[in-house]
Amino acid sequence: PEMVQTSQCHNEATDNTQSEMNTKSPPVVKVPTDGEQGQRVAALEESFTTEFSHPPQFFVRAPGRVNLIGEHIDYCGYAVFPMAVEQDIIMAVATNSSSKLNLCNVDQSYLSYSCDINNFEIDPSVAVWHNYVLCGIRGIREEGGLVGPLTGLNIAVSGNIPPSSGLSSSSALVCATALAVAHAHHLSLARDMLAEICARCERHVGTQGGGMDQAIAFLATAGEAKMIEFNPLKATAVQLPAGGTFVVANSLAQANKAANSNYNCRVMECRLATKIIAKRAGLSWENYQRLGELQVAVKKSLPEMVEMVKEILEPRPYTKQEVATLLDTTTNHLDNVVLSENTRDIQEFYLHDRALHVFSEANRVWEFRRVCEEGREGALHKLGKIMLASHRSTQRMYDCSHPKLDQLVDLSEGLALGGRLTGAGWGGCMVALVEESKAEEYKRKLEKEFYSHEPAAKGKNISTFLFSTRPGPAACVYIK
Ligand code: ADP
Ligand code: NG1
Ligand code: MG
Repeated sequence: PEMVQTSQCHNEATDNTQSEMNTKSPPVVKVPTDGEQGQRVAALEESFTTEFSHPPQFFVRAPGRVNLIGEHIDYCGYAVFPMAVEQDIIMAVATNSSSKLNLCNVDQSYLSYSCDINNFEIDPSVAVWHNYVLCGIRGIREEGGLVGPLTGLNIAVSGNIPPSSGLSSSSALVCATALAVAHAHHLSLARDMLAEICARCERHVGTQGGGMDQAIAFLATAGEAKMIEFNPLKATAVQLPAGGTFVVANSLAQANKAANSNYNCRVMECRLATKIIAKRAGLSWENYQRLGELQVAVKKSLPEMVEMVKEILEPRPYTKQEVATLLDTTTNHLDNVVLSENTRDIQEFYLHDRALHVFSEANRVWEFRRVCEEGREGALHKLGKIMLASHRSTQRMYDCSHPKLDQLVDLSEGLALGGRLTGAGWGGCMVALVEESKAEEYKRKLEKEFYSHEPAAKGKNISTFLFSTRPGPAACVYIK
């Protein structure tokens, strides 16, 4: 059993090259002119020129991601295992001399927006797309090391990451914006710094995220899945065993994380569980926010933390009053100091199940990495089993699945080695590990047994919601 923050089996030479790369700024590369990406850039350039009556000066792109294992644990301080996908957000950008942000989207269902780039509010009570762009601007304005105000920017956006589907379209939008603002101001910010700035600034939309999405957007490398550790941020490339492929299947149930308090409720349940266990362990509960910090303080392994949860917490909901009593405090104090704004109305918290999920999931991430690195016979089957166990834990203990996701996971049993929800859940995508030789047959099965019954899939190109993925590259600037 691992202790938290113990990285095992690492190769120092590779680690050094990786961390050196992470202190460099994102690459500036020649804009693609061929293939699908070339066509998207050309169409975006045309939209930009029509909208603003001049061509863009440069483009940026930031990828979405699929998380292979480690769900809802980044905000508890635990390592996760994502890879960037090829789908991305591309922005066409030019400066303007009016100190304004002028924003438009090739998809006109995302309404155009304008404001003073140095003076705006982000209202977390409304779920609007321009909030993510404002987050990226605010992140660089506050933490980018700029002297003086920002220059005005004209921006046109083109995205092909299915939105609200757990593939992190939101962070791709935030990261692309931050990179655009940094490049427009000739700031050469390191990738790891950009990742941390973006993790913090996306929280202005109201969700208390952990930083996985922004980290992989900047630290990804093509062909590699990465274990991402936090505090300090570290990305380690892990070779996946040969013969397997990851298939993403969208349940077509959308879940907009900024539009309700589901996500923050889970963050708060983990925080309250941390505090109650800390108090029982004789620690000052006020000083502990995350289950990962608690583990370091009590010096126990992850399986021992699972036992500790079972001893201290009960598998039933706790009322807010009960939590306050257990912490020798008042519900007012919880509201004012511990809970986030949109979770103060919640009256019941499931502490036992949430903490059990977190510690067991954190352990599965290390197990997944160990199986990859050992590369023994049957590795792919083991990885599939770990992924399925992860899904059952998010479904039963974390209560963040959706009947359509459960249906996809159940349909996968047999042909795939294991499937699980990816991202925050409550809808969105499943990722399944499949033997390469069975991938086509597996996709045909899902097409026949799932998508042919889904009204939302009728008449649509199936490859937009059922596709094999390869680990894609990180965010970059495109120039002519
Ligand atoms: P996820 O990150 O899992 O895709 P979120 O709920 O966190 O889901 O973020 C989804 C939101 O991101 C959308 O509601 C929208 O505001 C924004 N978004 C995603 N894709 C685009 C796009 N192509 N153009 C504009 N906004 C987008
Ligand atoms: P999605 O579903 O892509 O918005 C969210 C969080 C992650 C992580 C996962 C669950 C943000 C920006 N993203 O991802 O940090 O907690 O849920 O593992 O908050
Ligand atoms: Mg998101």
